[in-house]
Amino acid sequence: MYSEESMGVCKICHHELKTVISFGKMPISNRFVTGLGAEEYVYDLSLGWCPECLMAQLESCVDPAMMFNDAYAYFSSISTTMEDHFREMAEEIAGFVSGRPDPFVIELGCNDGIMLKHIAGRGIPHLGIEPSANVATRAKEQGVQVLGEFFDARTALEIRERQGQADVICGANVMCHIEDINSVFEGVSVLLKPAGVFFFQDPYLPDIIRKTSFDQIYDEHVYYFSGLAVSELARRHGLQLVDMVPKEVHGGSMRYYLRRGVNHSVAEDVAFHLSQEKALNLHVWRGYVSFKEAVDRICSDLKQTLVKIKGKGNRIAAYGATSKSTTLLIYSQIGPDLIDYVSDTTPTKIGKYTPGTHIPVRSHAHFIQDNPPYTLLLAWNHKREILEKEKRYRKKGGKFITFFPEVAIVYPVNQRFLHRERTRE
Ligand code: DWN
Ligand code: SAH
Repeated sequence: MYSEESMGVCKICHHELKTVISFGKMPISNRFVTGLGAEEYVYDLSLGWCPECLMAQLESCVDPAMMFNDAYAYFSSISTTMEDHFREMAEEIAGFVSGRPDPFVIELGCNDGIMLKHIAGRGIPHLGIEPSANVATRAKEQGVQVLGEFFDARTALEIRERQGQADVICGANVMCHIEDINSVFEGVSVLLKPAGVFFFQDPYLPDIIRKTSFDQIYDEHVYYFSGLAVSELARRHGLQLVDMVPKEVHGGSMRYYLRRGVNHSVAEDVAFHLSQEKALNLHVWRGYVSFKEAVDRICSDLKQTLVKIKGKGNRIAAYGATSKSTTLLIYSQIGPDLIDYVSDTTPTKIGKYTPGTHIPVRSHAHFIQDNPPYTLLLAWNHKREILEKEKRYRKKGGKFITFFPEVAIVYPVNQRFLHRERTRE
């Protein structure tokens, strides 16, 4: 049980937060280190929960410009799963605006254009709002119209002035990144047509709690949404939560659909998901008190497993230099003494070192050539795609180590089945 009182204040309703877990000092999760020796910026990472408006959130935040700039390390188009996912999202949007007069689609955080390129390709008027200039350039190269700014109430008014209101405002893995979320909701309310739809998706708090996937907690993720908290936030801004659709991506996400006003018909699924969240006690402090204990158990199991494997003289690589692994590696005290390198396909990450832990990032070609006996699957949210991609590695005896909801070693028994070897005695 953990019951530290928090000094943080809710960014939505200003009520005092209760601390769920403190991770200590952390570096910027996506700032890969070029030369060792230079001091890294650090901040205190801790998760708080507001008993008033029910929003789980970081207790202290990093200046957005330090995270999202012209050297942002994450390019969305890194996986075929995500490419497929965003193609489907674009199809849904195209269907929604089809036949509407003067359609206009806005995406917040469009990154490298993974979704909007399909909207642009269909000739649908659109605008991506993307403050990270390097990824925005990639989007523009694909014919996407991009505004290089941080979205908020002021930007919303400027866009409305210039281009009018939108039929669709959407965002994937971006709403949870914006500290001043009241300003964003305010902006959406003025920028959305009365019959328009606002939808967004982010990692889903119940999935994080159920799986103990605490690595989702890092500087960029300011909020950890549940339907309970989103419906309250929407209500405060004259919007209504009308549907919730779970998505498998990023380890368990939820897509929330909102409309302007209050008297819309609401999908039955909303009541279902809200009742599931209550069954998990996410509306009361009881739902959060054992989270730290569960996190600490996984960290200790993982560290022990790696120490044991390494102690037998094995090389251990890691797969996917993800932002979220910054929290996992630092909090579990897993560094270059245990992990030889992290394999990653992102050109701008290769040759650098992981933030805080300074594990070298190497190319996928290096991983294939090295053929390490064990690989820690840091990009666990892309597990299906990666296990499929690495069939040859696994057939040659390569083992992946996973850690949510518990530490396990994954290897092929034959071509059709995966055998999960439990590592806890
Ligand atoms: O919310 C966020 C999500 C959308 O993306 C951002 N705050 C930042 C980022 O989070 P992340 O870095 O944890 O995302 P991923 O998608 O888990 O990162 C996967 C990493 O693994 C990338 O660096 C690419 C790499 N990768 C690889 O080397 N081989 C990924 C796949 C699928 C592969 O086959
Ligand atoms: N939507 C993409 C990118 C997610 S990463 C995907 O799901 O893969 C988060 C993105 O949000 C980054 O590209 C970042 O630059 C952008 N972002 C951060 N704050 C923002 C804000 N206030 N307005 C718009 N985009 C923002």
